[in-house]
Parts: sequence; C-alpha cells; structure tokens
Amino acid sequence: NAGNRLQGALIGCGFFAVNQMHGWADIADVDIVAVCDRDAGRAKAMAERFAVARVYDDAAAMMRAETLDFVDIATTPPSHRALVELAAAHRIPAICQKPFAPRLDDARAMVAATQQAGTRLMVHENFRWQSAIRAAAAALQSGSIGRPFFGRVSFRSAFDVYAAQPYLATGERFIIEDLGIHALDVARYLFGDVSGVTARIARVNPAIRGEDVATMMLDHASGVTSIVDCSYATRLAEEHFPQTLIEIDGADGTIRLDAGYRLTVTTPGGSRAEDVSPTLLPWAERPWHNIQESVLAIQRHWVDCLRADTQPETSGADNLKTLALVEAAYLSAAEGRSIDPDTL
Ligand code: NAD
Ligand code: 89V
Repeated sequence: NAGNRLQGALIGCGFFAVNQMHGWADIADVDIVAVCDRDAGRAKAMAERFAVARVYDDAAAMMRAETLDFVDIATTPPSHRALVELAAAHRIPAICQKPFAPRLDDARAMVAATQQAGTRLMVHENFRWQSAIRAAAAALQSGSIGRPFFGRVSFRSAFDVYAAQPYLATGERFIIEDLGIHALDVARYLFGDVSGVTARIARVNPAIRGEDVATMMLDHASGVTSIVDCSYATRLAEEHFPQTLIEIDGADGTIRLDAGYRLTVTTPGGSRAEDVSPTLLPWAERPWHNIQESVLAIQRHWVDCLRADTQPETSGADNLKTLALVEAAYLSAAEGRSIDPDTL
C-alpha cells in the first residue's frame, strides 16, 4: 500500500458507522478507501460525506476488488458471522461491532475462522475504552483501596434509544444483548473472569418486544461479587444517558464514578474527587461524546495492534467470555438459577 499507510474499508453505513468514520478521519495513518452497504444509497451518502473513493453494495465484491489492510464491520448482528468469515477467507483482518454475534456458537465459529486464516479479529466493544471508565480502572489498579470485594456497574436511563436504532424495539432480546453486554464487559474488565451469573429481567415498556430491564449478579474468580444493572425504563430527575456509573468497595476504601463524570476515591488518608469528563472531540455531539471518544480510542488501539502484530485487548477470543455472560444471563433469567458461563 501507499507508503506505510493502512488501507481500510467500512461495511455497514448506518447510524453508528458515522462515528467510526469520524474516528478514522482523526487517525493520521489510516485511509478508508472504500465503503459498502447493501443499501447502495447509504453507501454513496457515506462516501460523499467522508470523501471515500469507492462504493460497493456487496462486501464480497469489495473484498475481491480492493487491497485492504482491514475491514471495519458496522452492520447489525445477523450479518456479523458471514462478514467475518468472508474477511477471514480473504485473509483480511477485521473489526466487528458488538454484539459480536447473535449466539455463542456463531461467535466461536468466527474466532475459529480467523484463527485458521491467521488474521486479527477485534470486537468493537468500546465502553471499556471510555476515559472515565479507564480512570476508575486505573484507581482500582493503583491498589489504593486495597483488595476489592464488591462492585456495581450501572446504566439506568429513559433515553429514547429506539428513535435512532429502531431495531432495538423489535428484537426478541434487547437490553442485555445490546447494552448490558457493555456493562458485563466492563465488570469483566474491572473484576476479572466470572464463575456464576444470576439474572432477573423485565419488560416495562409495553411498546417493545424484548426486555428493557435487567439486574445481574456476578461471582468473579477474584472473589469480587458484582451487580450489573441496566434499565431503559428509569426516568430520573436528570437523564444521564449514556453514562455508566461504577461503585467499587475495597478492604481499605472505595471508588465511585458518579453521574457527571465525577470520580471519587476514598482511602484511609481521605477522599479525593476528580472531574474525569471525556474530551468533547470536534465532531462529537453531547450526550454521545463519551462513546464517541471511546470509538477513537478503540480504533487507535486497533491500529497499534496491527502495526505491532499483537492481539487486541477486545479480541474476538476475549469477547467470547463477554458473550458467554450475555448467554448466561438470559439462561439464568429463564430458568431462575445461577449459571456458570464456562458450561455454555
Ligand atoms: P443501522 O441499521 O443503522 O446500520 C447498519 C447498516 O448495515 C445498514 O445500513 C444496513 O443496510 C447495513 N448492512 C446490514 N447487513 C449488511 C451486509 N451484509 N452488507 C452490507 N451492509 C449491510 O445499525 P446501527 O445502529 O448503526 O448499528 C450497527 C451496529 O453497531 C450494531 O451491531 C449495534 O449494536 C452497534 N452499535 C454500537 C454502539 C457502540 O457504542 N458500540 C452504539 C450503537 C450501535
Ligand atoms: O452503545 C450501544 O451499543 C447503543 C446504545 C448505547 C444506544 O445502547 O446501542
């Protein structure tokens, strides 16, 4: 390719992909040379907006015609497996949006396909890349609160997510699969592997098909017990969408990531509060700016990994563990018992 620049292509030119295209535009040594959507009008509009040279309505045709260092798959989950397997068949490294796949078996096949091809695969599992969440993790890793024994990862809102993402209202599964997956991944990121999941779900909004409330308890191998709770049926005095709030209790102190990106660390020496608000990137729009900043962060990480030939933090193989928590939560809610994700 030209000089040492990376040539990428986007597949799926819908609502969220705009953020990914802005992210690529902010990364100096990446060129998005082609975009693809099965809806040709959407692909053309994205290409015009971001001055992309070539437009396709078929991913297979694009992969045959282009010389690509990677593809960025930003379609909804039903197409993820076929597109990741197609990229593997062409030996093209791939980023795949979350949720990685509709079911764990699909995700396992996707990881196997890329391992056989010897190509990198990263799941665009971006919440753990939010700067406020990284700040809470750094406070935990510093050891200042001692050994953690309790955690809470909480996302409660009444924001109308269905307006921009209408498919969220019609799927059999909703909040755990779409949003809880981020919170479960953050719990894994903070507290490590999970040996048991107990979940309860509810649908409060009668106009949607899936569950819009989920309360989950995780047993972590580290000894931490965590609560992961999410709701799109929670009307608050102040709407915090899309902030994830975090509580961590340790033997010597506590960490709180409260609304308004306020991080408070309490140790025997006293309390220290800090504003860990995300940077408002020039193209970002409140209240999405924390997610938009994390998109740039995860895409930078991908480029670093491609350059260094290392495994991304949120690799496909790693994400199997996050997806197993999703499956375990649904099974637990259906059967009313605790589920060990390793048995799935
Ligand atoms: P969308 O429906 O707006 O866009 C998806 C696009 O993909 C559509 O234009 C569709 O025509 C196209 N598409 C589907 N199958 C295709 C195929 N086989 N080949 C080419 N194009 C195809 O969806 P969205 O809201 O942008 O969501 C896309 C993904 O991003 C979902 O997996 C969603 O969960 C995820 N998402 C992630 C975040 C985040 O913070 N990480 C936020 C929102 C959405
Ligand atoms: O981040 C996401 O995956 C989005 C939203 C925050 C709206 O749930 O789907």
